[in-house]
Amino acid sequence: MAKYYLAVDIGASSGRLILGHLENGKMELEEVHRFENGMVKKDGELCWEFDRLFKEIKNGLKKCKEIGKIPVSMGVDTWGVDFVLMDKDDKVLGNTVGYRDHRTEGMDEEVYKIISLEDLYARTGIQKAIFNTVYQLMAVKKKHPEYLEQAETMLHVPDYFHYLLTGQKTCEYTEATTGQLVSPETKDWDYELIDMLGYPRKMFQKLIMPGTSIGHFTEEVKAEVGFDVEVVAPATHDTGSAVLAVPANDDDFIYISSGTWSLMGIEREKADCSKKSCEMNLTNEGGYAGRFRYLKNIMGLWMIQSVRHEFDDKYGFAEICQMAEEAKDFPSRVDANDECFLSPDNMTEEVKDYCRRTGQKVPETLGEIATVIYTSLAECYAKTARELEEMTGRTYSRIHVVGGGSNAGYLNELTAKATGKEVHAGPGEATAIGNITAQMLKAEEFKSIEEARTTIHESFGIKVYQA
Ligand code: LFR
Repeated sequence: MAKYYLAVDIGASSGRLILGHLENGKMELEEVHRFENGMVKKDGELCWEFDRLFKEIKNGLKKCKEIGKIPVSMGVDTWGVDFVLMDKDDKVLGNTVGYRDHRTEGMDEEVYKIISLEDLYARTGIQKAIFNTVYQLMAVKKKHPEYLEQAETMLHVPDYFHYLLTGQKTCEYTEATTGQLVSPETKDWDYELIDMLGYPRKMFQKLIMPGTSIGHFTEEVKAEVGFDVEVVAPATHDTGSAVLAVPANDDDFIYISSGTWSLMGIEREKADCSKKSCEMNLTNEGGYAGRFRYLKNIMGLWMIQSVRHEFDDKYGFAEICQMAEEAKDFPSRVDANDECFLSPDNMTEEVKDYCRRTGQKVPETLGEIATVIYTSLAECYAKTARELEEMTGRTYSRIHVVGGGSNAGYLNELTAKATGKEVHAGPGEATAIGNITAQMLKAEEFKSIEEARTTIHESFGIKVYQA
């Protein structure tokens, strides 16, 4: 009887429950449930629908029961930085606001009144992104000080789902690092920083490392889904899980975890919190087994997802890729990392405006807009590769693209051309695979990360694009 492990992998645009097991030395996946995700407006704020998402998780669990595949363990991963605050009765305080909401505008300046950008970076190694937890908590402090007064617990999104499943309040390390309140030296909360900022210490739970057992289902969940299972923390930050699933064991490559965001970087044993690294806005996120992901956030396929939506979801991603290729000679480019693309009212208009503002030809058709986005992303990748090479004093010969975006063939071609490096695309479900891998490592189905990565390489097809 196969031993199944269940990944609940929720990204900003969709969530899925995926079962994984080993068969004849290969990892096999089975998607049991998939659902939509996205931020919705509530009281003028962009919010996540956690109640609905939790229902979807339970729907997926019920499907596991229906097909008779009860996993050995399960774990949740999601995007970073977002959180809920809970009061003494474990009631969520306020709206479940998401990171693209505008509440953080100006909150960087509020934080810098207390600690400078450079010092914040030196202490945490985390790049400036206006949506980091550190700025979001400042928005709460300024706009709803009563929530901070009442807050007993802060849980990041995966921690919150683990709590709903088990009743246990934990904070998983990789996710916590994205918030910019954790020290890469101690790998624990930077309580001095937390005190300086006036955030209540007591709401920060003890950090746990990926691979830690969290507990079993509550009686309520057990009764509803019809079984019980051990919940084990993976690298709950989706990027942490995705990078664990990069199918290579040497160090001659740069990865891109490609989804709503493109996270481009390398793995390292130590964080680089230098001034130069700060200026380049490279980050040191905490990873599996104490490693660091030294990377840059690039706006990524969010831009394409938004445009697709604005064209009434009429075309699939493959079709959009095709249209972009047909319009490949369109000359305009945008800075894919410009903040104007983070949360515009309308992405299509924002791209057009950017071209207009910078005196370039304005794209009109979907194909033209998509080609501007894809070529601009590829150029941004090339620039980031050069920065990583400058910071590490070495070169890298290939790029591993993992995650859903690895299916964007045209973008892979452009990336190979722009960077001059071979692009290895796949696996597309890297995040779920990484989540499952952490559980399998805990269960000793794999003896080491190297063994796991070899298996992943052998199990999933990889497509190579020559430079
Ligand atoms: C990717 C990701 C990135 C993080 C962004 C916002 O899904 O987790 O790593 O910077 O979402 O949380």
